[in-house]
Amino acid sequence: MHKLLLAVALSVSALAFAHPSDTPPAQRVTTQLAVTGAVEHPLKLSVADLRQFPVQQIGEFPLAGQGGAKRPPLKNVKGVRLRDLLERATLVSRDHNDVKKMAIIATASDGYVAVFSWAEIFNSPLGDGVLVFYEHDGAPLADDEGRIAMISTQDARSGPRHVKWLQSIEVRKLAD
Ligand SMILES: Nc1nc2c(c(=O)[nH]1)N[C@H]1C(S)=C(S)[C@@H](COP(=O)(O)O)O[C@H]1N2
Ligand SMILES: [Mo]
Repeated sequence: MHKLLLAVALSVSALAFAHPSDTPPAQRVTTQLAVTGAVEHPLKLSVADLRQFPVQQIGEFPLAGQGGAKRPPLKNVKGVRLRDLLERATLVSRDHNDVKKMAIIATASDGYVAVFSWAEIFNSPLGDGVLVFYEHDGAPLADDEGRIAMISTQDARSGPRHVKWLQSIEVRKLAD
């Protein structure tokens, strides 16, 4: 009985303290991207679905690692504009000022989150460079980043909004 209680206590505390980023990369891999929240048509997109959107290609994209660690650049990145996905999903906008209050929240399977504003994506040149990508260097994304990820190519530093293991894009109105 004692042993059972101990085992239960240990497994409960292991669950409580398990941080998603402790999980091996292969278990973080995402194969579908959900577009959810304040949208008329929620989407669930596989890599094959993403390939149906207009392809955006980037010859070379410099990557920053944690704490500025050097990373080899991504070459021949292939993906789709976040704006194109959001246009397909169609933001819910009852009042024409609604969109201006919206945040676009990108979440990864390890709990990592990066945020964009409606204005960045839809009313700024920055939005042209926000890509959901599924291929670089002639291959699908490997376990340490894939199969679906995101980059914001116009950011000053690539790290913060380079979302590996991208899982969902949520549109949320932040103010009434
Ligand atoms: N899913 C996910 N993506 C992420 C992170 C993360 O912890 N989880 N870290 C970010 C940060 S802060 C950096 S600098 C880059 C590079 O991280 P790396 O050095 O672990 O490759 O990935 C970004 N993307
Ligand atoms: Mo970082």
